[in-house]
Amino acid sequence: MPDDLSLLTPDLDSIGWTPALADWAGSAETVGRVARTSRGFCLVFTGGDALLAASSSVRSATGVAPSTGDFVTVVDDPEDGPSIERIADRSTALTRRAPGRVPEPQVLAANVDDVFVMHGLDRPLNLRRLERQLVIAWESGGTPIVLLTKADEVRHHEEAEETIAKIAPGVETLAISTVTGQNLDRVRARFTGARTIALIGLSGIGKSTLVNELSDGVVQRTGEVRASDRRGRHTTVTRDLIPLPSGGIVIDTPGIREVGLWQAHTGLAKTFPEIANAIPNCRFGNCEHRAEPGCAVAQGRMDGLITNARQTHFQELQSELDLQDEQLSEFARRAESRTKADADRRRDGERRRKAKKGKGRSKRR
Ligand SMILES: Nc1nc2c(ncn2[C@@H]2O[C@H](COP(=O)(O)OP(=O)(O)OP(=O)(O)O)[C@@H](O)[C@H]2O)c(=O)[nH]1
Ligand SMILES: [Mg+2]
Ligand SMILES: [Zn+2]
Repeated sequence: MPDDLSLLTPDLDSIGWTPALADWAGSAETVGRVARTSRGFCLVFTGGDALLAASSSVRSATGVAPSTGDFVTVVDDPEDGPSIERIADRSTALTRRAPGRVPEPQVLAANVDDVFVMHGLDRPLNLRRLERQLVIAWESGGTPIVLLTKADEVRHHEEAEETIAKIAPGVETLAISTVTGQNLDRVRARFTGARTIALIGLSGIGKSTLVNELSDGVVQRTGEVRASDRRGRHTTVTRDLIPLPSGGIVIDTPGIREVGLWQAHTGLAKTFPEIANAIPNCRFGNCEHRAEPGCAVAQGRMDGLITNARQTHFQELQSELDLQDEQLSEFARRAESRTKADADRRRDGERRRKAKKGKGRSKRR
């Protein structure tokens, strides 16, 4: 496989194009799937040669920026060159809160079926980060699978697996190694047809190494981790969609440390099912699940189904999401009153101008 995404020419079927998408695209001349996004441009697999298309016009027209994994139509302007015209509704989207103060979403990968939440066994397990990763993975609408990488570097990984089983109920967890080949057959087995799987996790844990292993060649650059603290060097800097020769599609992403949640109440409930399922059975609608009579969560704690730590984490993340909801409605309210104030000002200005004109006329007379 060539080492440059832009040299790949996968056919449309193999990158997930469907008859339904063909209907949606109608008579569009060029269609395809976004393979990479960077600085106002998208690399698009079109069935023939990959092409570079500007993404700014669709962004300004719809407010939606194309993301890796999106199905799109492309127009070619004789003067300005190709640009993204339309983006198909996403069946799923792996989304986090964009870093920074302004609350806005950042789509990491569109139209994904599974999300591999990856952790390197060569470093300590950060359960809080893993919980957040699981929340955004569930919220995407795809299915999370936890991959513990570099199993060859540790003698025992059973402990990590047991810990993860507790915080990721119902989520398949696999310890893998690209050095010994451990469990790679099971990873490969998930890539069938045009199934799309996104990889997320810290820098240096082996995402791109896995991609190269799956694609039987070097498509992605990989980088050594710093020996002192196992920190990765942020080798991958773009979100890349790579069709695998044996079927299936993988989306490699840059390592992320900050996993901000974006409107992820569903993902939260799926990550903490034992708590989310209990809450509707509390006697009071505004139950805070401390010592209220008839609290189903307290009952769950007593029955050993819910741990204090899990409840605390759940409630912290829920407060974070509630706060975000409030912030967003506040933003919307302010934007609305700004629009109204603008309209009022325009109307007043108009009135004043008319009045002035009227006066001028009377003077002249
Ligand atoms: N021992 C061992 N090392 C591995 C394994 N997988 C990856 N590595 C090494 O881990 C280092 C980082 O791998 P990358 O694939 O670049 O990591 P990444 O997750 O893509 O990192 P970013 O692109 O920075 O986010 C490289 O030196 C790899 O050789 C593994 O299964 N076992
Ligand atoms: Mg990488
Ligand atoms: Zn309760």
